[in-house]
Amino acid sequence: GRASNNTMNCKLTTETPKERDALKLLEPLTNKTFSVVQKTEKDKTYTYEFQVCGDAGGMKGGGLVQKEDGGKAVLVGNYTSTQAIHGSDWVMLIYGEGEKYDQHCSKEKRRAIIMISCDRSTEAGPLKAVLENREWDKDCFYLFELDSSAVCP
Ligand code: M6D
Ligand code: MN
Repeated sequence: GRASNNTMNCKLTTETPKERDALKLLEPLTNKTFSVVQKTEKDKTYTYEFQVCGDAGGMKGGGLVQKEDGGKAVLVGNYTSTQAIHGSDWVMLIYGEGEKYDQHCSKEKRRAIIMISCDRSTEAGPLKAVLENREWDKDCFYLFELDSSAVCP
């Protein structure tokens, strides 16, 4: 088929061949929005939308966006601030430069970590929301999981 390199839309915070190679593995997952609905203990409902190196949730740069039911959309992570780490059968994708917290994590910017693990039985998905850690002074994160054959050895 036609050669494409949509993962080039991701800007790495530090451009290295290793990180770029990790991103290239995710090429089959581009141009597709993955979403998951999460109910919190406080009876809030959030929908998260995720794209690999593309605009999710109709937000420019919105690699990972959170939408509250009847509320606003919050940019959790921006694909113009990406880190990609490749292990034996997984890729960890990190999007930084999200919307700032007002009352948590020393008001730092939100950050998304998407753990993509090898599963030969699925091309990709479903997206799972694991947790939001906002209890630390810094380096807080939203954590997600996705299974995909794209990262299998
Ligand atoms: C909400 C959601 C939550 C987040 C909270 C932080 O809109 O994005 O996931 O934990 O905001 O609240 P503050 O007040 O720290 O911005
Ligand atoms: Mn806020």
